[in-house]
Amino acid sequence: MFGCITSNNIALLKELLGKARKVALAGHVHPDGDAIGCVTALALYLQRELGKEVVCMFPDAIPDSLEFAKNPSLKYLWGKTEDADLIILMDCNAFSRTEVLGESLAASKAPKVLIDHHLNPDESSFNLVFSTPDISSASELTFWILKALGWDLKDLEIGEALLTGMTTDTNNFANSVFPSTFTMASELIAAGVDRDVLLQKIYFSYRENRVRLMGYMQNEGLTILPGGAAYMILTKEIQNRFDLKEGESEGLVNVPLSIKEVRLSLLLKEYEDHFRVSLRSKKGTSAQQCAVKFFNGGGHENAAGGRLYPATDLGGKSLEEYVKIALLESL
Ligand SMILES: [Mn+2]
Repeated sequence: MFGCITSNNIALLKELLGKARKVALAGHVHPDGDAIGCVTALALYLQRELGKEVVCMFPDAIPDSLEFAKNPSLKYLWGKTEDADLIILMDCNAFSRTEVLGESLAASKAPKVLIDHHLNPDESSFNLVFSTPDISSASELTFWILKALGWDLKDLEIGEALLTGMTTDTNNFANSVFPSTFTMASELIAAGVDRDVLLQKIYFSYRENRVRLMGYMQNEGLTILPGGAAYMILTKEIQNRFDLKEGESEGLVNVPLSIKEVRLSLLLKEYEDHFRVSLRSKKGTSAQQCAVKFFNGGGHENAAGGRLYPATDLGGKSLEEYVKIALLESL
């Protein structure tokens, strides 16, 4: 199906799994629906169908809005690692993306497998790499790997986790959707996964404050630049005013793209010593290049992210001056 899912790679994966008693699965910092979805799905499969001991590891906690995507039969660790005989890194292209976990994972003697859909995978750090950017999500890639391993789709909790990851990474079939993505969704729904219930959990379970914040930012907090760029700055003051929790500004960066002229949208979210940067673009404009060039980041062509440290990154400009130049040069 995908170039990376060859019979050789599947045979090697089976061999590595066969030798392992305990498997550690790890996802990226600020885990999103795709990271938690693919790790959860693969861990359930390894535990239930192959009888492995599994542990799921993330550098930091998931937001409350994604709590539903965890599975109670799995062990999750936040910000720490545990020894294992096999390490599987998912939904990120290098161990550095697991921040505090990165060093100890990279230094482990256990064989390492990568399952990811970002550009430029750090192939040299892994014994086996499943990686392609031509897919919706790491959860979709995991779906096709599980099928190649012989999964029968009967365990609906595995299916739910996979559909959660694909749905959130495509923003509910709005971006990065391929023919294979619909096939995956179709097969999972046919197998009995309830998509309506899932959408309820993902998109219709927020707190009131989030809706009010979205309204405020669109009304007061949105700047549109001539030429087709837009930005919003979510300061600490605004976050406090709306009692914003981690994860509750999810999706906000997409909103300005609904304006016909806007091709590039940026959201800055203020933290202690830096801003977290989210970038989205329409086809033909590269969010990824903007993230790499101006915001110490990367990602996908039309959905990317990074960080901005005002103390060192602005080169004497004000925050807004820097943002405007970065956006206008990226159009
Ligand atoms: Mn992803």
